[in-house]
Amino acid sequence: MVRIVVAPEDLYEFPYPSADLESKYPFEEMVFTRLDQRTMVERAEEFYALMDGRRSPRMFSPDPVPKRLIELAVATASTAPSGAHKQPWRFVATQNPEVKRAIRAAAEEEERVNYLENRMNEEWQEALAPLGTDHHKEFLEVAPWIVVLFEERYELRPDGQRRKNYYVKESVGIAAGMFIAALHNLGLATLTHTPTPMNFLTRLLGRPENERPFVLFPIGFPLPGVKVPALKRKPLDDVMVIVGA
Ligand code: IYR
Repeated sequence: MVRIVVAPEDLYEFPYPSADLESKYPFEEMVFTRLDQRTMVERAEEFYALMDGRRSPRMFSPDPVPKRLIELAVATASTAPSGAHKQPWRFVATQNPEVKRAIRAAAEEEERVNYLENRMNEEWQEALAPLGTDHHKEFLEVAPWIVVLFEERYELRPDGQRRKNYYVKESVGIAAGMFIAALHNLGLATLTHTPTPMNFLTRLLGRPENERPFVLFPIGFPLPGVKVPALKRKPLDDVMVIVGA
């Protein structure tokens, strides 16, 4: 592996943090282990293969899942970078049958309007046709866990004061991706579900006014033998462009 040996001040005219900044806020040396090139490629290929095997089932097994696994996946997701390090997310988890039943009933009610009363326009319904989704959401009751990821539109301090959060959608989107990867890595399946509109989740889960539902994750094991659409992922050339030499 190539290492360019050069003093930081020869590379950076404005080193970070500046002496002034470091006198005002705490800093620490970044912990980082450089791997040899072969290990890097090996790990990259292994991780790609792992993630490429991830699928979104629409039928889950009722088999229970220990709370600790959900906690670990949330802790992992919460390592996501966020605007001004505000971590503007809240993962609301339930395995309570009554709560799950209420979520299913409300989600199906909204989806009934989407699918059967054409709240989703024709183009949208056409795009969904190969997935064959409909207003039935039985998995919301069968999966052992439901985790709803809420975005914190602003911070609500205990004394009632409000503070702005920044890049909330971007931050929560990144955390959602890391949550999905963490679940897959530890051996659980999930489905990104966005019952629309989903304000009912704020009410059913008793969340405060500063939180807005972002995405809902039923979590568990796939029902044995479950089928998923035989979809192909775009080849690298269709999703990546290298500009310049
Ligand atoms: N929210 C609806 C519709 C739906 C929309 C998209 I885009 C999907 O990829 C899947 C479903 C539902 O959950 O059925």
